[in-house]
Amino acid sequence: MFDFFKKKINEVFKKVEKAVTETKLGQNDFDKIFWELELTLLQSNVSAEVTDKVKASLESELIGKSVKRDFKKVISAALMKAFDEVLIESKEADFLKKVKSKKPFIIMIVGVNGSGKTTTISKLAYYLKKKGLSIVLAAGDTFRAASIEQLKHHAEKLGVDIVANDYDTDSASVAFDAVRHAEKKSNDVVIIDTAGRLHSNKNLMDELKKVKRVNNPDMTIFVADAITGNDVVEQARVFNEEISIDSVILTKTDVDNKGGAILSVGYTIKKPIIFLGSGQEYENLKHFKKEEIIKKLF
Ligand SMILES: Nc1nc2c(ncn2[C@@H]2O[C@H](COP(=O)(O)OP(=O)(O)OP(=O)(O)O)[C@@H](O)[C@H]2O)c(=O)[nH]1
Ligand SMILES: [Mg+2]
Repeated sequence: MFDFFKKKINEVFKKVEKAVTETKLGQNDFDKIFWELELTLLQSNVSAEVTDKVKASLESELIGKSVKRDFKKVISAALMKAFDEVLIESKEADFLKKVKSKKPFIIMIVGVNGSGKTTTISKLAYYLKKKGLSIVLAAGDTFRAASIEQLKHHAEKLGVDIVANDYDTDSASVAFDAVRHAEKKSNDVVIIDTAGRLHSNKNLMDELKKVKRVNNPDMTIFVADAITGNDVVEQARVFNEEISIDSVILTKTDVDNKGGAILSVGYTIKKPIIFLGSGQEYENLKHFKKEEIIKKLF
């Protein structure tokens, strides 16, 4: 997940340790250290905003401290503290409590094309079913060829209900039908799939607003591909401004070796990452735990 960052940061430690001259860290030495650290953070796809925040946190933590002896340990600890301030967590128990607080609980999934929305919906359905909840999926992507079949395939494999209509029909009304289905069949959770769209496409964003207005979801989750790196931050910002999102799921963390999106997206929109997707199997969805992530950095 952070292979690239780890490799680079170790190079930085070796390089800057020699450059530090004073026993107690002064501004000059700090600037030398951060010059290199900043490059590593940015190359690891950490957003500029988060990099600035990390800088401020490190500055207040390190200046005046003696770093010469345990250089690597002191700087790593300060970085871990900085990321602890940046990452936002939502406890798994709280997530489940929320989902169980209303019946049916309506979850709407949004994101750009190919970010992993439909796959993540199947993983979420698998996860929630294992927690004893009954699920209905709403095939709200009536736009992309084969999207309905893709969701139907998952519903069949998972043994969960699905409500679908034809292609080019109204996405909001498919979701509406799924909610009625859930009310009738006493399903606990409705998960609405939507077509992928670029955050810059106004017409498609308006369609998403309609799905949201008609169905009033209890939770809107933005699904993004971790490999997209820095772009995820901009996407999340626009989706949040346009339709207001509650939380984030990052996918493909199994093939992302930089991890910058994980470290940046929550801070930008002040919303938690709730799950990380880490593969193609239903089990490959892990609850986001801040402590685990920070440990993985070093
Ligand atoms: N390695 C890996 N691949 C993933 C993960 N999640 C999704 N994928 C793959 O990403 C591709 C796109 O996934 P979809 O779920 O179809 O994405 P989508 O956002 O629904 O796509 P559109 O509906 O076209 O916008 C598929 O090949 C998935 O198998 C993950 O966590 N890890
Ligand atoms: Mg899809």
